Amino acid sequence: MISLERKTKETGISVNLNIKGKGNYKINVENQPFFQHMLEAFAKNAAFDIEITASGDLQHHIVEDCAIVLGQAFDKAIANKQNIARYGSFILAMGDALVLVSVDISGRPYFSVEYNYPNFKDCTIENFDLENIEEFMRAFANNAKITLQIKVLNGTNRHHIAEAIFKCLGRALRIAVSEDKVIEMPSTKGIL
Ligand SMILES: [Mn+2]
Repeated sequence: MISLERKTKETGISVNLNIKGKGNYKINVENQPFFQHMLEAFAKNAAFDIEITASGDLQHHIVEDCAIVLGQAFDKAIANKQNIARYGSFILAMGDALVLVSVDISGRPYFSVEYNYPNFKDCTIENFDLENIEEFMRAFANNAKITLQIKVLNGTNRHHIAEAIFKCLGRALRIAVSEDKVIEMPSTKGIL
């Protein structure tokens, strides 16, 4: 279990993360029910045990800072990268939405997202600005030090697309952190 806290003038975030979990979560993001719903979907599908308590001034700050702390906790949790699959990809359907997420626990932060209509510019759901999802994913990739590529392949309902992204990230990470009994160090460099 990795426990991290971050307190700034803008937000207060505390995270407990166990990547060898069962998808049990206790997540409380003050005044951000949609974002909390996304984090719960992520925890369940990653089969990570996650506790998050978050509050702050602005939605954008809360989302980004949650991603920073969760990413740092993930980086700590996989500090010893031996005998992990390293790569994980998943394509997830949620009704009309079809999303692809591919991750590499590389130690080399990289993030990209591509949308096949619609994208999240100027869109809100339940007062949640969907552009913040991109900020979450970028901050998570940077702080977890992973490569994270997302493609929204299909979809019209933005709630479905957003939720499919979080679920698909969970599934892809679950594969990437799974045990590889054959390859001890999944890099020709000998280190990750
Ligand atoms: Mn939902």
